[in-house]
Amino acid sequence: RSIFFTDKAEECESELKSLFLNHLEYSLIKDITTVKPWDIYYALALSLRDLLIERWLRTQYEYRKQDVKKVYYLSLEFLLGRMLTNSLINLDVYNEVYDMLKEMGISLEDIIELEPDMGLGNGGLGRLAACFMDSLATQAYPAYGYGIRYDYGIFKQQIVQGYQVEEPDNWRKNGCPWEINRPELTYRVRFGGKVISETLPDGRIEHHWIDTEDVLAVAWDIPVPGYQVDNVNNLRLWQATSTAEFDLEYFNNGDYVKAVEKKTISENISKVLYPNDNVHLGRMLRLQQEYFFVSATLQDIFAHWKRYHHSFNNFADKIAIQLNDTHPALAIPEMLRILIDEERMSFENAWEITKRCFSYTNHTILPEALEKWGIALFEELLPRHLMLIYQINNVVMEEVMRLYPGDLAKMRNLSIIEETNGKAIRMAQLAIHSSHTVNGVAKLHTKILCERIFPDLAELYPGKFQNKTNGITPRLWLHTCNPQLASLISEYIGSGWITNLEEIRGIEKYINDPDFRTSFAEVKDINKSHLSRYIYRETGIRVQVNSLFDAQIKRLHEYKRQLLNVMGTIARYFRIKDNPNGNFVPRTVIFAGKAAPGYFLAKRLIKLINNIGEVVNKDPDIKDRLKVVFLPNYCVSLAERIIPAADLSIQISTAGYEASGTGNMKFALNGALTLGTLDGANIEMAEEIGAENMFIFGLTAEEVKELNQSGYNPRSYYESDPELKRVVDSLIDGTFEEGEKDLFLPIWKALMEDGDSYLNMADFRAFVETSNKVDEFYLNREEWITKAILNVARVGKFSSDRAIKEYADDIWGIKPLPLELNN
Ligand code: DL6
Repeated sequence: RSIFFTDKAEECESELKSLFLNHLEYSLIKDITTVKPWDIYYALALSLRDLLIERWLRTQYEYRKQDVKKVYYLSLEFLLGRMLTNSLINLDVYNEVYDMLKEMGISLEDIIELEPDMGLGNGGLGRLAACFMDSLATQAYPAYGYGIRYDYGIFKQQIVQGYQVEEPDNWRKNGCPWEINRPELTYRVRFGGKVISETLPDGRIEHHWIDTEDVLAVAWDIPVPGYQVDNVNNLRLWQATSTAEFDLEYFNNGDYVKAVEKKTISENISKVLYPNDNVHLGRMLRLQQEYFFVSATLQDIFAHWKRYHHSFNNFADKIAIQLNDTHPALAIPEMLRILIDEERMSFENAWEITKRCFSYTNHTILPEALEKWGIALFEELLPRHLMLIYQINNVVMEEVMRLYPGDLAKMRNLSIIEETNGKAIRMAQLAIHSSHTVNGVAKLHTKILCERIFPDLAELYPGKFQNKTNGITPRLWLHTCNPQLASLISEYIGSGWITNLEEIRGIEKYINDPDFRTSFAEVKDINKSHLSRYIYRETGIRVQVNSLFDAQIKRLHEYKRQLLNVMGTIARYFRIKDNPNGNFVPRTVIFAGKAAPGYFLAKRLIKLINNIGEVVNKDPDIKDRLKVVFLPNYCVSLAERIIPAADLSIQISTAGYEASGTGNMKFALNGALTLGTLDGANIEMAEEIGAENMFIFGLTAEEVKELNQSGYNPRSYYESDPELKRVVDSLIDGTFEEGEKDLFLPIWKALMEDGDSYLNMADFRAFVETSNKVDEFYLNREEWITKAILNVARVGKFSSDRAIKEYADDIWGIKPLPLELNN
């Protein structure tokens, strides 16, 4: 018997199988006696990549040939997760590969588990970008994603004695089969130096940016296949490399380390993703990252343009650039710099083109997340861009003075330059003045942007602000992550929902069909039993499949109020403890999420959750009526496990603070009911699903505002609510400290002494009461199933396909260009 894979490949009818066997031998250099599971994964991925490449080349060719308008989606984060299943499904070869591996005695599920997540993002913003890439390709829109190829993505979280410990995420230490290196696409990105201005004989002034320190940006491409279309779009990620391998002078003097130091400093730019969600730290390296990536991207866009066009006349008719938050907003002065300094265009013309190309999405109202760059730091790194920003600001301020003569408050609010607390550049103001459209990501969020955060800008530019409620891709968040529910749905209504999620409403017809209902409930139970096995494997905690699984899985942040959930859980614990023989609906409280490494309170809260788990899970009085689980290392692939198994989705941010949320949509699509506040997209979910099919509680955004204005006093709640008092006291009375005195004092202080900024105390009573109401409903299994089906049936609006179509129609003005490979 031959030990060579290729001997078999010759006989194979299937193109995929023959590619696979060839890759095992020639790319992985393995024979039957040496092959390992990782080789199987890698060879499979390379084979799928081969299938993608032909489509990818054809797609790029058609986009070029037809000279269609394209969108460039610029994002510092793309939280892609795993790529293998996505390619199997979008290429429609899942079953073929499943059978092929089965024949070889290999389980495809096991192979899928080997793939590390591509964690090039923090949370919602990065995952949205990934969903958008999927929807753009699936709907055949001519689109390009651009970002950074970080060596280290979001850190891996370990829980050691209840504490979060961060470990570097060396996600491609064993190689990444999806990326294609493009050394021929390398651009020089300049930093620092100075600007000298020269007056030309005709009176024009030219600016020369000189003495710069340069870094090279090298392209790596990831093919992004659409679902059941031949279009394969491109995600281009930039890696920083040095312009010089060695500094020869140091090298010759024998100082080898110094000789490579410069190289290392340059390469640091794409080394690591900043692990902060919704927080701006203002670090030099981050500014370098932002400029590095937009400069390379714009150089690429211009190089491409100039290859096929002779003027910039219709540039803005063909190119739309979307800024995913302000992180890529330096693309604005960079475009001006290229047009003015390199293409010799006047500022006025360049400014008109720029404003017609750009649009900006805001993803947060949190003041600590709004980007500002101190002038000194900015000038040191980007002196020419600072001049251009001042020039934009002058134009804008002239218009403001014309419209509002003498109104200093307006000038202050509308200026790109902040003058209080030291001069700084306000990136949101820069992005808004320079974009033709600005959007928020849910109706409430957009309203708050217009009315509270940027009212003067909204007034200055009527019609510029739009809402584009977020969405999620049904390919990943139902079809892939919950295959049994997906096939059940397809069995009843066909598979049109996968690309037109509104069709999922069709299952409502079967709401009283006993077979459908039974199967629907069975799928949930199966998913719960899978998750309970995983929980046991990861944490050693045994949970009951018949308990109500609730899940709050997201970044740890005070405004997301994991603390409120913790407080409610403690209250539940005491209720059971006080009445050990009472009848309680068994509950499994699941948390997962990463805290930014420097976020003290969030990290302490993780410790608190784990300590509560230690106490509650071992308390003989509690038995199986309450289990508290913290699942480590929350990431896309972990979400894919938890979401299909949840009964209840916890979405309890302080109203007004969560821009949209997208986890809320994922849970509902998988048949979990929401326990949530009227915040972000929860509000629109209630409009679609019916508030009676969710558990809505707590202060509204208006009430939050009024309470804050009238003087919020958290202590008054403490004093008037004995149950709340007992919960808060338990943070410092030794109940959960496990001998480490004052361990949770900082959390107690945040509630009792530091003003409870996110109103946990004010919403506690409503949260507890509503959570108890959930139990009552859960007891009525039939009613619960009805509500769960309605949740799935009515979330069609929250597809990223719908969101992308709205962006395409209302903002970018691009049209689909479906590719047909057989032509
Ligand atoms: O729009 C995507 C996502 C929203 O769903 C979340 O509500 C929001 O918190 C998140 N925002 C950020 C902001 N980061 N910055 N800057 O991640 O965006």
